[in-house]
Amino acid sequence: MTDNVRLSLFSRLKTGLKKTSSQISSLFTGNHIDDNIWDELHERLILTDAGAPVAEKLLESARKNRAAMKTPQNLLDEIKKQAVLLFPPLPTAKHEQKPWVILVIGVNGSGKTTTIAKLAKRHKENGKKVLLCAADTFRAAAIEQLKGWADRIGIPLVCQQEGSDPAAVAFDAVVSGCSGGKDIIIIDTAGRLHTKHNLMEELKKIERVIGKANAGSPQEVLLVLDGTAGQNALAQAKAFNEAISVTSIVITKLDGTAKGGIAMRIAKEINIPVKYVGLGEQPDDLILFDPEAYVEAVFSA
Ligand SMILES: Nc1nc2c(ncn2[C@@H]2O[C@H](COP(=O)(O)OP(=O)(O)OP(=O)(O)O)[C@@H](O)[C@H]2O)c(=O)[nH]1
Ligand SMILES: [Mg+2]
Repeated sequence: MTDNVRLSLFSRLKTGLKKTSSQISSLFTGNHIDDNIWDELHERLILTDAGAPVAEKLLESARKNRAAMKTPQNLLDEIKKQAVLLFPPLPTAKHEQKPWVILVIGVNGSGKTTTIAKLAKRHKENGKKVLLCAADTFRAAAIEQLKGWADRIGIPLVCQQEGSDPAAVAFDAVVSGCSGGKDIIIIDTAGRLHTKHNLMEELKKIERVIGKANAGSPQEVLLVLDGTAGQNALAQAKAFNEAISVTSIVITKLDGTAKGGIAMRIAKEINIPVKYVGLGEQPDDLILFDPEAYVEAVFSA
């Protein structure tokens, strides 16, 4: 990805979160820090989907340094500094194990399949041998969608017909990826089954079976959350993480109507690193999550 593309994606993040950032930054325009600013900021942070615990944490930390702050701009800078600190550091994934198996999970419509296409393209461009796996066998259209992306990007795909056992498809993909010398195997899963219980049990089974195909896999369990889902996204993250240990998160659709604070809420309440942000429907529309750039987009209009 060139610097220009990266810049234009960052400006898309800023544009996506413009409403949020103007609501927040308009509070910090005067010359004095007036007493109302604290309550007002608390409220506005909650409106971003950041949630009360985040609002309280940021305000509490800023209050501790109150004496050093002369202007609203100083306060805003302090809040931004504290917001960056909410994020756990990303493990430095160098994909040192081969194959590196990424199991992608999330509710239906959150953007799993699209994110997989974006990741596949990125890894391919970095010279990796990538294999995709259509373990969402619940709908024929899901297999077709992933096949369409695989063809478009020029990456092989392991799939079976609709209704086949997702764990068996995943097993095949991992075995074939191991023998074919693949660097990265990305597995798509269903976001909807007859019940939530079925879905979670199926994901656990897929995870177990992948481990049988190759000890130590999956190396990564990537949860895809729709950034426009507000606090539902947090509830989803908790539910998935209880069933299967999530290693990292992608927040999609931050180019649209999302208010954006959800990333802070996830960092504060479940402490799983946000790794990527989705900013559109095309294969290049994905950036690595950068806490500083994100905080800039949320707080500075
Ligand atoms: N604007 C925008 N749209 C996105 C983004 N990511 C995905 N979408 C769109 O969201 C819709 C759902 O995406 P999918 O990738 O099919 O979602 P999924 O999680 O695979 O859904 P299921 O297969 O039904 O479980 C599609 O119309 C995508 O184009 C994003 O970052 N921004
Ligand atoms: Mg899908």
